[in-house]
Amino acid sequence: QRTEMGYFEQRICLQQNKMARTVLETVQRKQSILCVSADFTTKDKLLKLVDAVGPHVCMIKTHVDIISDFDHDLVTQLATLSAKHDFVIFEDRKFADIGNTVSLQYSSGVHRIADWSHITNAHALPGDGIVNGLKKVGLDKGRGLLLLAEMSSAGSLAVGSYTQASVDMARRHKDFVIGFIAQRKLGDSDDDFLILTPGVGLDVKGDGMGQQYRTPQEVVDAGTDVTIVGRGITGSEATADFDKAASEALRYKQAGWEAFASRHKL
Ligand code: 5IU
Repeated sequence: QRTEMGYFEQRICLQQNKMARTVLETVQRKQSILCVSADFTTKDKLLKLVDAVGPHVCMIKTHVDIISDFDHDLVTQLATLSAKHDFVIFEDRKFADIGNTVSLQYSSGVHRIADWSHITNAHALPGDGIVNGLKKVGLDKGRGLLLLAEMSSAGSLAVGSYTQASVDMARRHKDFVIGFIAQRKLGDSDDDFLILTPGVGLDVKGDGMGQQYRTPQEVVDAGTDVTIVGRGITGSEATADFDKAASEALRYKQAGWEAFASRHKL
């Protein structure tokens, strides 16, 4: 008699890309759909923040180009924390150029993102060449790519036929594209793309600069797999409080997991 496959086993089976499987396995192991957006601008504070929230997350999202004292020791230490706490590293680079240029931006420069970031993302705007350029660098390193199908900010132009074209593009590159940054589930169950959603907050609705927040419950109800939370957890860097960040991370982890487990009957 065949035993019925569980929710995660089923989804893991559908993934062509190894990093997509790693994300799902990490979510399952840690019972966390929380990605903390660690948008601090100094190495010391960033690493302290990541170490504090690490136990509660499946993923850490970075913007390495905002770090004033970036060096390669930082990414070495990030990798150590990723192993210590069991999370995936996502550099939110938002590539947007032609294939040849993005392959250089991904592999080279000061940051050499492909060498240390498990996942990165790109706009679909330039067409398939952007995916091919990034794939040329990232596929052999076991990396995965997310396409920006929608954005959380007010007045975003990534809607309608643009969003649909992003989904079609992802379908043509299932070896490398693992899913989307989006505000709701995209694609059908055969695709089984991962959906990562920024613009998540429990206490406020916006930031006065166009950001729009929904609760973990709301975005899980819309079909997300991973909630991306920045300032709701980190607070402001000027008054950084790492104990507070850890307790907020736990609060968001629990809110997200409760909604996710209930939606998917886990
Ligand atoms: N981010 C968004 N919205 C988007 C995309 C990325 O907020 O549509 I694509 C990033 C920006 C920031 C983080 O790094 O996610 C959200 O941070 P806050 O939770 O602090 O707003």
